[in-house]
Amino acid sequence: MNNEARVFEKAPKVAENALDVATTCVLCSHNCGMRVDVENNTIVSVRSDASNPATKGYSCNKGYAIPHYINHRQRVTQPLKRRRNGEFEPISWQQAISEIAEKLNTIRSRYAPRAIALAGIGGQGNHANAFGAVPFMHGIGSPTFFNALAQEKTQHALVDRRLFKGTPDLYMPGDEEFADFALVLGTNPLISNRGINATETIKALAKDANRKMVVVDPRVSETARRADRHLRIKPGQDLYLLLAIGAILVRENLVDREFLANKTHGFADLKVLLENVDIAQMAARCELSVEDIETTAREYGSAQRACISYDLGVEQGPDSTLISYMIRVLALLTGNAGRRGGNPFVQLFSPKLPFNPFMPKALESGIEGIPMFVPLPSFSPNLIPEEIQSSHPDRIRALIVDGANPLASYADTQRFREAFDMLDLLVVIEPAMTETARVADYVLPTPVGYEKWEMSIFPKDKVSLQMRPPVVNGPEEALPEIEIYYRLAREMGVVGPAPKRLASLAKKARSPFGAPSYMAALGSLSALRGGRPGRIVARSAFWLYETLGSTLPNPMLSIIWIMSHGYAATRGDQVKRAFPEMRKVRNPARLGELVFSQLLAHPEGVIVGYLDDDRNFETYCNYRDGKARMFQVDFVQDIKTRLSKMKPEQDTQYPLILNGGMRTGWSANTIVRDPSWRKGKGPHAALLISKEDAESLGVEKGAMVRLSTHRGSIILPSKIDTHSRPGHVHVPNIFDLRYPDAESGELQATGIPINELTDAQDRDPYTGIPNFKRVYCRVEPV
Ligand SMILES: Nc1nc2c(c(=O)[nH]1)N[C@H]1C(S)=C(S)[C@@H](COP(=O)(O)OP(=O)(O)OC[C@H]3O[C@@H](n4cnc5c(=O)[nH]c(N)nc54)[C@H](O)[C@@H]3O)O[C@H]1N2
Ligand SMILES: Nc1nc2c(c(=O)[nH]1)N[C@H]1C(S)=C(S)[C@@H](COP(=O)(O)OP(=O)(O)OC[C@H]3O[C@@H](n4cnc5c(=O)[nH]c(N)nc54)[C@H](O)[C@@H]3O)O[C@H]1N2
Ligand code: SF4
Ligand SMILES: [Mo]
Repeated sequence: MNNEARVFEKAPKVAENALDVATTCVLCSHNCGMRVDVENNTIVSVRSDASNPATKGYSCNKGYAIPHYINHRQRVTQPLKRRRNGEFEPISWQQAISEIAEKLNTIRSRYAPRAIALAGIGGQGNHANAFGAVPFMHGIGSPTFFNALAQEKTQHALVDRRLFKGTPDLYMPGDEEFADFALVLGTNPLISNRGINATETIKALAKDANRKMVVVDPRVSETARRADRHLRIKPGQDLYLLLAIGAILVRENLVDREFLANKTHGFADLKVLLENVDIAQMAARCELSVEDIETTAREYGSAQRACISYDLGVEQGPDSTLISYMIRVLALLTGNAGRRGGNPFVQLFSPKLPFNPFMPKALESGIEGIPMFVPLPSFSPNLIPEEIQSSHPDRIRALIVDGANPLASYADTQRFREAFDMLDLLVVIEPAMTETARVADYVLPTPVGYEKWEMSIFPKDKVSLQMRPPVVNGPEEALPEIEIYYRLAREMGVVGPAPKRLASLAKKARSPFGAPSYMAALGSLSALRGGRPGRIVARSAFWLYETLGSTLPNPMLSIIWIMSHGYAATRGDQVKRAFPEMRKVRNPARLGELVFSQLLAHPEGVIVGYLDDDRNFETYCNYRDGKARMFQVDFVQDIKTRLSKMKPEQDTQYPLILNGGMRTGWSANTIVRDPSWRKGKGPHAALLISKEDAESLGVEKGAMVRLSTHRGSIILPSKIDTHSRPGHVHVPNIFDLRYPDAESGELQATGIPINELTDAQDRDPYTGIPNFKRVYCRVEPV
């Protein structure tokens, strides 16, 4: 137990009292710029930050709850090891690292690297853990990575790969801000803040008589109430609506012939499919009128710039991959793909990532890991239990959880519990003692996203980034994730110490000539030691962290440094659009250093690149001939099969459809544990049921009900909701996080254990993404 390798010992203390410090809200993916005041190492005041160039003073009610995420009664302050009797004992970092490293090495050599899995690296605004986790997984040679994106969004990456040869750094959102017509499909941005400054954007769209918004949602959502037209679709039928719209576009010749001819392949074949779609039959499936669908299709097809916005309502329901495909087909048919005001491509702050042809397969289902955002393909968390319970010798035996709470937020809690029992090792890297941490073998404390250098990286329509320094001091013993992975990799022998020459070159790396020679040496020295490409990747990343990292305000910034250089080298045109004075600069190292120093100089955020709006499609469609591949044989075949089934499936025992996790003003996944952050009239965690259903089932106002699915049954309060569609019930994504009672200290339920009711097998066949929005259920009064 004499592991000595370390880069980060202890962070320099930040001021315990400070005014107006710039930071970010991490409670949802919008990541609003915030300003905070700190007194005695505690955030005492929070307000939105007008100087953040991306969010410009925007925020919502939830942003004020940041302090509840930091200060609560379940912080992990020391490395913990679970004893046989189930209790945790504090141990030293040395002991934790050496015991975990030894166990991982045993599993790696006795079975296979892939028997070591990682789940997490999601989160809404703390993404620096990826900088350690990704090289670590490459280093040990395991592809077994489960990421939160693969429970909602990897279908888009899969479809973009196929249609556009899209690289993993892309996303294709609806551009509501510049659209004349917006089809808002399965999302409620007025509550979820999905998009760009959603409340302002949606309100502006709704107010403008020359622009139109059509909302497709079974519920009369807050956004639907603002719509020019609300298509109150039957849940789970969106694929048929999109097919009907496509059919009308083709039939009425509302397609962009020129775009189709110049930018696409396969229209002729796709046309045959769409011409055969029976519009009346689609309308019947959706329980919408033919007239409403026709008007919508005509408006979409004839608007100057028309977008389709989408989120969980169509991402976590049946046919989520086919729906993603049809959204892109409609955008291509009308020339709105890759275009402002339509569905443009947007991109991460990162070097232009290569098209990665590698898609590893899961052992049991054969479902593929899909590259998206993170330079490691992502498997759906839904596959975890079966990959642990598999009889294959390479099955998962060790799981590292970092930035996720699987026992609350992954489908099928019961199955997860059973699977976790079969693990040889469960390690949880967490600031909080979560449901998952409580069953772990080791819990490793990490600072929250306000106690360490952090970043948020969700792609926007410009490349804006906010590198945030800590604003308060965390627990003495908590270590940033990257340091934990570094120590593990060193202790496991996955990487050795960095060569001395690198350390001396690192001292000059911040100059235009020092940067290229440092990077060249880093690359060649890492390669020289040999091994698999993944091993070389790990070596470069951890040596970078060790050498350049030691010269920076925080070692984690070394990764940002190399990303800045990679970004400037591959996307220099974007940087020059943001900094026109650099137009004539030829040396990419000067641009890279500029990006990096701008990031350090602007803790409130800075725009480091503008996309080429005039050539959006051309920039991101990577096929040699520049044409999208519209016709995808297997998707089309699958659509035909769905169309040939006359009636959607129905479960007579469970006749209602549960939306298992709607966003409300008081939900933030599992990020805030202390329930006292929720204000206003409760109960916040209740089942929403229509008046019609309540009457027919005999559920009285505010009554307790039993909600059952074929996986389980729970009792919870109900609320009669005039906005819900009969047959459709909702629970908010206020999960059952157990929080200690102020007096007794006993853990109390604080929300709804939704995933006791969901089934890990109820998922999309292409991606494994769960159908959280279409859970067959039954409701009874109790
Ligand atoms: N307040 C708050 N904001 C959040 C979060 C949070 O926890 N709280 N979480 C963040 C995260 S992680 C995410 S992924 C986003 C999600 O953001 P959204 O997807 O906008 O949020 P949801 O409430 O899931 O909204 C989905 C909408 O889909 C509708 N819907 C349900 N079933 C169907 C269907 O079959 N078809 C159609 N067309 N619509 C359907 C629902 O009625 C609901 O209005 O929100 C982010 N923002
Ligand atoms: N039934 C149902 N399930 C759902 C959903 C639903 O609508 N219905 N929504 C799904 C969606 S869209 C999402 S995005 C997921 C989110 O679910 P998860 O992927 O589990 O992510 P979070 O809830 O954001 O946070 C997980 C953990 O990260 C920890 N954490 C916070 N900050 C840090 C940090 O700096 N470092 C580390 N290492 N950990 C940190 C928190 O304490 C928390 O325990 O839930 C999904 N699950
Ligand atoms: S929760 Fe609200 S304040 Fe926080 S990032 Fe999201 S929209 Fe902004
Ligand atoms: Mo999400």
